[in-house]
Amino acid sequence: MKDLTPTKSSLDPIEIASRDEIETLQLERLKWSLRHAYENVSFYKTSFDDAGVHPDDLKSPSDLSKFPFTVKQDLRANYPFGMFAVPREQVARIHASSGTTGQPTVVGYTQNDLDVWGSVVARSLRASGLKPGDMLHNAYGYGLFTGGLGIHLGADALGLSTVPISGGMTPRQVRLINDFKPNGITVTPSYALSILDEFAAQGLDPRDCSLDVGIFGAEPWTNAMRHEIEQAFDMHAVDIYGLSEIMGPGVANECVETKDGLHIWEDHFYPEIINPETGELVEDGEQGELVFTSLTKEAFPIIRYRTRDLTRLLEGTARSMRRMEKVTGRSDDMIILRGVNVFPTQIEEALMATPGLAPHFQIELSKPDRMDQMRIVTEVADSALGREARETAGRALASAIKQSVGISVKIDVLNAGRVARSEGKAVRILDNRPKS
Ligand code: DLL
Repeated sequence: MKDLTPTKSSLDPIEIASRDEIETLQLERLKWSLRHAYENVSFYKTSFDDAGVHPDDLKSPSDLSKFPFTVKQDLRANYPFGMFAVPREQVARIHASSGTTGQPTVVGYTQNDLDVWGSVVARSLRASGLKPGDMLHNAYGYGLFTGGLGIHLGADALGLSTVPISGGMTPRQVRLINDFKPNGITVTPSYALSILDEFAAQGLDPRDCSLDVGIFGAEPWTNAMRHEIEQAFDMHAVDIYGLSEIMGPGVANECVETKDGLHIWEDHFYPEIINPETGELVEDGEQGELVFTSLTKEAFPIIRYRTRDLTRLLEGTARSMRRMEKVTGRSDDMIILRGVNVFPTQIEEALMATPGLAPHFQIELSKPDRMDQMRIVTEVADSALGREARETAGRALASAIKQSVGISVKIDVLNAGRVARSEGKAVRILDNRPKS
């Protein structure tokens, strides 16, 4: 793999500023953001008043913990534009997350917000090893989802040649990668696996393609998956994180030279970690739920938003800004099976360590005889594998899960290509348990 480390002179000065400088900027911006939200969004006026706090009460960043949380339900209750802090005419872009149930969540951006978004995504793409003049194959979906258009903004800001292919039509993805010869690809890790299959279907070796780096996010993925993708494509695989409510992609990104967690662009997004049960702050280094406050957003300021994503904060390495560890999963995706907490990423790790199986899986939950049961549906790496070899691989996976997670699961090893493929975010859990 090529050394893609960006030159120091190409970084934004704030990325490598002193902690003092970063914290001074954060304090000034936090004061502005709290006041902006309080004065322009009736939801925040009411929620601060009800909690007995005022923007003037923030004297240092740690005072932020006195302010109330914002949750997804608050955004739904103010559907569609009730959380906007500027007149609708000043909103240059609207995005929405579909959500699986209920109202979509709607977010808005002023032109200035779009410029900031472009700058943090450009920073993310640069941290991933891309530089002006490189070509980017952008296979995140374009539309209301922030992935496609968000990455596109940053690619323009960095000066890349962008191929806005969006998701889907997998044979064409492979064809254009081979014909155009991009340096980088932006795509969900699960869709990258579908693209990988298509290389094989076309009789092509992905290691021969032009890609130097893949920038993967929008869903949890493990270091084991990183290794698999890096080997398969002979390219770097780095992690990009974000969510619509805070901005979209580009809230945090790994640096290609360290790949040790994602640097949070703390000059625009202020992170906290809380105990999800009590709402209390936990120390840096401790696992909990990530909470974000926007520092510069005009159209859609957001204060102490509970992301539901579980991770921990670590000090900076390649940049001065703090890192978040790879997300373990969302608290909503945590399965409690006979008293044991299970995340799909744990299943992914066990699967990747089991020879003979492909990296595709779904988790089916059922409840026969009033006992929760988990079945992992996966497939063979090679259809030529006989019945006995499949059974051995299935047993090996069951025993790896028993050892690492502590639960007994049933395994179905299907023929190659039989597990549902994703063109965006993978659906990992099929919950067939009766609704109580
Ligand atoms: O998924 C934004 C995005 C697009 C990020 C492209 C990265 C690349 P939403 O659709 O609002 O926005 O979903 C946000 O996806 O709260 C996490 O649960 C999950 N997520 C996003 N990035 C990662 C990641 C986009 N790198 C939700 N690792 C978030 C784990 C991620 N989970």
